[in-house]
Amino acid sequence: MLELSPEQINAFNEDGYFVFDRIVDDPTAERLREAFDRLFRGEFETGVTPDEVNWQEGTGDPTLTRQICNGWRADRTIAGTVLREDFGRAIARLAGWPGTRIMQDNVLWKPASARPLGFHQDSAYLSWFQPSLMMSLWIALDDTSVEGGTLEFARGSHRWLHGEPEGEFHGPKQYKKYMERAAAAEGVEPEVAPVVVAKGGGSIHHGWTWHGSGDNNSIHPRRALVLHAISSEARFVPENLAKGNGPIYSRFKRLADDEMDENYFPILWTEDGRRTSGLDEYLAVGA
Ligand SMILES: O=C(O)CCC(=O)C(=O)O
Repeated sequence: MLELSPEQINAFNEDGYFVFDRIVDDPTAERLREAFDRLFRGEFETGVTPDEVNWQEGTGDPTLTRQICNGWRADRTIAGTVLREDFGRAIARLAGWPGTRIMQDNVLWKPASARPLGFHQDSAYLSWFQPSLMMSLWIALDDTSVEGGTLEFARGSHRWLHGEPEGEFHGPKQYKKYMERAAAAEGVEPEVAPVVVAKGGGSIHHGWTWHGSGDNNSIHPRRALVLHAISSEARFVPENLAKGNGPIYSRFKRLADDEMDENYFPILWTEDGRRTSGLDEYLAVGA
């Protein structure tokens, strides 16, 4: 069970992120790695294609980080982790939300020698729903190192100005460029902190915290599973559906209203004890 300490909550408020030594145990990390193998081979256990498939064996660029979004729809091993109720509760507590739903998961695999992921603020892409704050729980499935291109945060940058989406996510030449520009606009020297943890460790970050990751100069892969969570109360903003990554996820908007349909953005936890109906039955199949 994920329980937050007062020190972790203080660190989050101060720095815009904090690091865990351990979030998942070794057997879970192993099962998740096997699910990563399946997904990037194009084996979708439930028969449903994930919402974004940015890399597949045989066709994907070997110098880029492999990425699939909403692997939870395709593979119940991924779902069993990213839809955890205790994750929803801990995140709601940090964000001050009445409950938490998943917006998206991210299945990330940066192979040896792969190029960087550009620094960005997650919430800059999310004006298509309100409140557009996202909270992200990042789980390392390999031991991480600076040399291996681990995740990096600009400490305290959740308090900087809110930017617009800029630059390339996959493989930019200067991966810190837009974060450094934002720091200069703030008049601060950015303090970049890498997440160096053993397999099963990780971090939680605020949607306005600048983050990205460098080249993988090691001989090992660097895999991570991310839960990107939003408020249980979030609703679509019809005039912004075409902004950020709205064009991909606004397809789930109902014609009749602005509600975020729980079949596509399930609720993990609410303070009045609710989880989306059918979720636990979905997870139980094959468990
Ligand atoms: O793992 C990485 O390098 C990037 C992850 C990321 O952008 C995120 O978790 O929001």
